[in-house]
Amino acid sequence: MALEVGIVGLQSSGKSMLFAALTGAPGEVGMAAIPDPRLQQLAEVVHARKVTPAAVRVVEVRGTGPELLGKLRQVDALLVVLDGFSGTRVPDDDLETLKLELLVADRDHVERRLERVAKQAKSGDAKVKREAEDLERLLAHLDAGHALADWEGELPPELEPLTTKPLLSIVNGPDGIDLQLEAELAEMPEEEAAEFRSGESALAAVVRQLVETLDLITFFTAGEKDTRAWTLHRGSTAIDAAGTIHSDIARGFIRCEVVRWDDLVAAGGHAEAARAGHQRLEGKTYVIEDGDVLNVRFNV
Ligand SMILES: Nc1nc2c(ncn2[C@@H]2O[C@H](COP(=O)(O)OP(=O)(O)OP(=O)(O)O)[C@@H](O)[C@H]2O)c(=O)[nH]1
Ligand SMILES: [Mg+2]
Repeated sequence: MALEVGIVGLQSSGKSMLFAALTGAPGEVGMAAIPDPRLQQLAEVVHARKVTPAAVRVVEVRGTGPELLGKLRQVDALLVVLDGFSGTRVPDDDLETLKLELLVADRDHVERRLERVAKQAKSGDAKVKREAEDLERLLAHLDAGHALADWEGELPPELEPLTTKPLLSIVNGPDGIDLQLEAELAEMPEEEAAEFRSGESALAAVVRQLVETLDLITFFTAGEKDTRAWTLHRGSTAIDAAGTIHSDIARGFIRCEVVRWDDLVAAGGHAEAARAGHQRLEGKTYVIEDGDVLNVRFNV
């Protein structure tokens, strides 16, 4: 499952602009590439015919009511867009308003869950009764003005709160990121777009920040047919990496060859890196490091 990020913001703050800037196309659900300069270098040394960056799934919701925000309960992080271009808004105030909307949506979510569970609890099931009691206390905690994130103890596992998710905000405008410009650049060929930019795109920095916030690492597969970047949660193992590539590869996993991306680039190819002693053979439990290039040996 690809990582998912939800775009939220007040009306006309530039959510659709951000979506288009990230995904290169209009829409409400799409994929955004995670820029990584290492990928191109790897692709060059192995003469890759295709280069595929890692990607995150992006979802935009139009509006801030509990129902719409509820669509974001399964995303991994929230990206807030704030109007800094029209001159009619105060971005910091809008951020507070939006956080309040998220709190309201979570209160609503807890209340609905409580209603459902309270009904079930009448049957006398001890586990359900306990959840109903927990939810009642949680609702009282929220109504006393406390945040869900400050709840001491474990949250009922069935809850999918918004306010506990990592949240990054973007000011859309001259003091932040000019999303209108970024959206236009995203539709141009890369070389043309680069001429308009000084250095890395501001959006690339946002995506990288997102990756850091979620504590993800990147590993690579570097083949002539396709050279790709993939993300994993830090601490994941070789078998997790194999499963990210394909479930069949995880199932038939034998061993994997591992070489550091910069060793591979410096050596000038897989065979050269192996000859120079930079390649290791690892098993299923090997913990993947950021920048590892993997070649999984498997049988089907
Ligand atoms: N000048 C300028 N206008 C912008 C910028 N970003 C968005 N706009 C304009 O603001 C309006 C709203 O932008 P959208 O991206 O559609 O905003 P949204 O948050 O998706 O709006 P809703 O989905 O309707 O809530 C559009 O008319 C955009 O052209 C910007 O960076 N600069
Ligand atoms: Mg929109």
